[in-house]
Amino acid sequence: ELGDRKPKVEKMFGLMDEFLKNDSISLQKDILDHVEFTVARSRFSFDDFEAYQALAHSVRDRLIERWHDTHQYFKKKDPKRIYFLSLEFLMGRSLTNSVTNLGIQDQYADALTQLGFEFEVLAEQEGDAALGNGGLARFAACQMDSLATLDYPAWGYGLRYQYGLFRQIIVDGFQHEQPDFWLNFGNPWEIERVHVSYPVKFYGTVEEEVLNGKKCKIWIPGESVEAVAYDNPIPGYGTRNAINLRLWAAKPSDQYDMESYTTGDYINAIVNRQKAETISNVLYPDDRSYQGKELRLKQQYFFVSASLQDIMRRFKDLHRSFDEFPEKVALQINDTHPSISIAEVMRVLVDEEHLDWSKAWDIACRIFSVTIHAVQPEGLEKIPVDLLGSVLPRHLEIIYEINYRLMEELKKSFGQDYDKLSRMSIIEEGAVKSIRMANLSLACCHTVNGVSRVHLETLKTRVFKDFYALWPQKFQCKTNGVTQRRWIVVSNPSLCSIISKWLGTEAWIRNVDLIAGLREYAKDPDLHTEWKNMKRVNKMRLAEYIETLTSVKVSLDAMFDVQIKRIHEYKRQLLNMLGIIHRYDCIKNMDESDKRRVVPRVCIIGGKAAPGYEVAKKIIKLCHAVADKVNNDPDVGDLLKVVFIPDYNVSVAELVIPGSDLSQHLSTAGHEASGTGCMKFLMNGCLLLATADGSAVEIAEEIGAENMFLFGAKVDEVPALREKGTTLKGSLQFARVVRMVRDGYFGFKDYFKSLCDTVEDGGDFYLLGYDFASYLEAQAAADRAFVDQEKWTQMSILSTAGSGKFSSDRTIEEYAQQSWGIEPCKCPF
Ligand code: 9GP
Repeated sequence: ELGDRKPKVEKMFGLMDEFLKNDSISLQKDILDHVEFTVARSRFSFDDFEAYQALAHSVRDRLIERWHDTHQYFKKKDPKRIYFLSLEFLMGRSLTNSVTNLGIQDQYADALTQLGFEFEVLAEQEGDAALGNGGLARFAACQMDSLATLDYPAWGYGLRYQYGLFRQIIVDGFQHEQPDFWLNFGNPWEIERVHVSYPVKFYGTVEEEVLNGKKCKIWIPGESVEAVAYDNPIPGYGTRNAINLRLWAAKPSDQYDMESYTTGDYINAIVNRQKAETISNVLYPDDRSYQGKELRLKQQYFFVSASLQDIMRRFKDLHRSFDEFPEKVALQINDTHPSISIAEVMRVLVDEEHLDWSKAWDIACRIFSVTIHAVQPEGLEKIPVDLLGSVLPRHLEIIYEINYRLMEELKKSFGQDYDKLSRMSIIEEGAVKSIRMANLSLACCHTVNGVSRVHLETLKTRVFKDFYALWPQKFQCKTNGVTQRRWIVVSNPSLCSIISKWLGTEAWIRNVDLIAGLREYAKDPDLHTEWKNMKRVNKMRLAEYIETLTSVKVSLDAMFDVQIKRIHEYKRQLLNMLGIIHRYDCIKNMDESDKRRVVPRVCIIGGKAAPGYEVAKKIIKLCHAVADKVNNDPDVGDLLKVVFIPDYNVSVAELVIPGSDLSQHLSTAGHEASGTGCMKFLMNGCLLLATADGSAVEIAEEIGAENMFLFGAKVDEVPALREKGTTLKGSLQFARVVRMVRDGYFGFKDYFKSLCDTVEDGGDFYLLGYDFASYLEAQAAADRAFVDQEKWTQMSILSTAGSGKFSSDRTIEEYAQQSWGIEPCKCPF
């Protein structure tokens, strides 16, 4: 097979004839080599950060080794691959996760001890890769871990933002945003592939030409930017497979330069070079509403175009005819953000590969599937026609053609029902004529996935009702999941050991259904003792962290009650705050004997508010204002503490979740598509206080509603409650706590006025007033349960035992079988 290259290749194999060694001595040597030759420090003098860098590079070598082998193997086997397109990936830290998945954590820990370092201390040196906003992005990261672990031939594609999600700084209780230049000190987890780059075009005009007697359209672009690949190996657990997450960075293209230089304007030519890089500069710090943003559209097309060029190049290396494309390629659109890929595939197939329209459309319809992560139609992206026409003129034409054909097809089913046709149209008429990216996806994708059962129902009955009536077979439920590798094995090693010990196997780390075996021991006193110790040690770690960050000392005997997620009105952190105020008010009005019966609480809140989201920022301020008052009130002492954890991110979650007793998931029913935070808490044996929304409904089915604290209006009650509008009165207790805020009991009276208005005076869209009474009841039930520690521990064990369904491994299996039609391809080495 090798022909003339045979002797050379054999020699190279001879020189590199074995895998990297993983014994402690070899690892020590590797780390020191990297200190000297990669970090360029003396091996006799380097600090923790430099040691971390060297360690990371040594791990990276091992990742690259597997990643190469995996790709060679995929190339040889040429299986159908899944390409996962997502504008956001929230990877967090990589070190511990990588060594865990590579199965060499103990060896590294030992090697570092020999060198006088501690693995855990070095791991703390790593910053978070925060290339995403929230749920959707972290879920994408979990999916990558599961794809690698389950040996699926998968690629992730996204954008390598220079600035990840902003850092949240709190000054006097107010959120401020600072840029997260996460690449400042280099990123050992990526591999820059300067030779893997593609031109991505924008603007220009569309012209007609005649080719072989047939009229064709050609796009004459006005600007070209180079997309350069940065590869991030993703190792599977318990397998040699390591898949690739390829992120694109924008660089100026030579072609672009030449045009500018010929005008003789040297300075402008340089400035324009810089401009090209802005495409991959910044992550949009909001998870909704991008109307009218040119840069946002350019980001979407940039990563989609580069990814598709890459995918098609790989396909064409081995195949001649696009007839085989659907047998080899599945494309997953993660939310509507990459939907422009549908128009791009059509453009390439029709304009460049010269397939006729219906053949190209047939191929597109067989390769694409989409997952919607939003609940509200407002969360679905729309792009003004003028903007799209200017940035991507040929794509706009293609979308019009797709829409024309869609409308013709719909007329066959619905006749002249113009209301329906206009609802289903990809083009939205109105003051700003726009392209509905979700409708474009629906028209093409063979599968439209919801992320929980409740969510799918909402998509079917409300958001995409008309499409569901037409194509019911397209709609599927793929309840989200999270990876137990990150959320138990890495972040809660003591729990991991307990589970493995009681199950007598570590097999649950790959096959999490086995975790249900813990149910058998839910009442075992020995397990209770180990479980409680584990929780206490985790709480101790969290308490130290809280004290370092906020100077608030908390009691380990208190219930650690946590709500960490993006700050949003529908997630109702305000309900939590009003509940805390009520608790405070009660304590203030108690005599000493009543106080003795109070279950002490540490209320922990964390999350970022989008920079332009005023209401969310006010909620953060309220949290600090209440904390100031409560934490310094001698009448309260340890009975209640309020803590806001700044700059919430993935690694903070890894610390907070294992140390929590109770976690809150308070979305107004029907507003949280799924929620994945609740799954991480569940795995860690933390009890949930939640509305019957998103995945909480399915969690209740798995662990039994009696093992969690459910409250509030149900999904199907919410619309009628909203109808009642102004006549809907909250309880007296609710009126009282809102009044306290209004009257300036916590200061900042004027500032909080508009926040109070959102839940009173006929407002209260998210039904805080209506749900308040049942929220307090659920909180009281949690207090009662906590008093009986044996009962609480049993509920905690049953939570972990019932968490198996919420592994992303299950989710990925469902996608693989029901949407993508792919098979595992396990590297045999
Ligand atoms: O808000 C949803 C959240 O409910 C879901 O769990 C997550 C993953 O599917 O996606 C979130 N949506 C976004 O992050 C942006 O729409």
